[in-house]
Amino acid sequence: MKSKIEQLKKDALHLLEKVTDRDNLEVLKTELLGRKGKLNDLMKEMAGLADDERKVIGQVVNELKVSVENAFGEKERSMFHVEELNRAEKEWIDITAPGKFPASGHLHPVTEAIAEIQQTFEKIGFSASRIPEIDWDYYVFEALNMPGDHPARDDWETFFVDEAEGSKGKLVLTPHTSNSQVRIMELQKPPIRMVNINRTYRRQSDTTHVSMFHQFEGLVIDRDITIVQLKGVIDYFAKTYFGPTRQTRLRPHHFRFTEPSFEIDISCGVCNGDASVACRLCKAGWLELGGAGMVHPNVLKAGGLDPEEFSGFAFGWGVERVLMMREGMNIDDMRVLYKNDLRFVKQF
Ligand code: FA5
Repeated sequence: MKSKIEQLKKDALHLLEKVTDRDNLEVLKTELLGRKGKLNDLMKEMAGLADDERKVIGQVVNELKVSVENAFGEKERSMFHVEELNRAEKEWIDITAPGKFPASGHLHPVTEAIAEIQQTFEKIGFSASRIPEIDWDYYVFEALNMPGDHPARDDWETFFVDEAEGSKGKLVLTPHTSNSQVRIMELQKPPIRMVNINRTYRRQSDTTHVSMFHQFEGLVIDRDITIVQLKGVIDYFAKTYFGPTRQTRLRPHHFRFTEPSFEIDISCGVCNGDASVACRLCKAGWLELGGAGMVHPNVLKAGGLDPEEFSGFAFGWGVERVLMMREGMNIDDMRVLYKNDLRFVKQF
């Protein structure tokens, strides 16, 4: 029996030494120390021994049990230690390394342009107004000196909203921001110095037109306002937004709501306004910026102001158009701004 015990101890220690993973260790433990394990078998065998002998053998078996259990405990600790080392090696992080920031995007170039234009005018005392982009026919046309059947209305290629008419006519998707003129006069008395930037809509789509675009409308009304101040504001904007060398000019035009009316041109940034070179961007050194003029007396009257006492100027330009005209933009089709193509937007 003693030699059997010795052999079991030898085998147990030998097998234990060879085990390299926790699963096999558990299997071996059950085989040796489990309820139906070899050590228990030995204990059962002891039942057939004489009392004296059982006492001696019992002590030896107990010693065997303790030493095997200790050997298992030792093995488990060393395995745990090795596992911990391996895990530390695998999951190692350098807590002093700079963090990884999630990729961040930026505002759309048109949104950036809107913010920049607004700030440019705020710097010279214009306050930003929010006027409805879906408005009554009255503010969009009627109050702007374009009565019901006037042919000038045709120029605006308007989207009408399919809803019942109110006391101020039909609802329209504003084709320009000039609806802000009489609206602001109804809200405040002169001096007025406002800029209204908003979405506008027209039934148009080609390389220089989109059906939803943005305009910015400037309006100044006070006593003794003249074209000289209009020209000053236009020059200020052109030099601030496009660069200090840019020139502007007023070209006679016709709008129903301003008198006199102008188209504003800005000298071309590619050929520097040199009419003698064949420029890919402009016509004879100038680019068209947008419309402007002195507020028509009928519009002042519609806003409750006496044209004998007050005068003013207004201008309305396209945000997308001024953005495209900016040096280095190289956008040859306005529609690309609204295609939601990240490859395009990421360039800016
Ligand atoms: C007007 O809309 C007038 N309300 C401007 C005005 C305001 C004149 C105040 C006098 C006093 P016009 O239709 O020219 O004018 O448009 C002005 C600018 O809007 C154009 O120069 C252009 O820059 C932009 N624009 C017009 N239609 C489109 C379009 N479909 N897509 C993109 N931009 C456009």
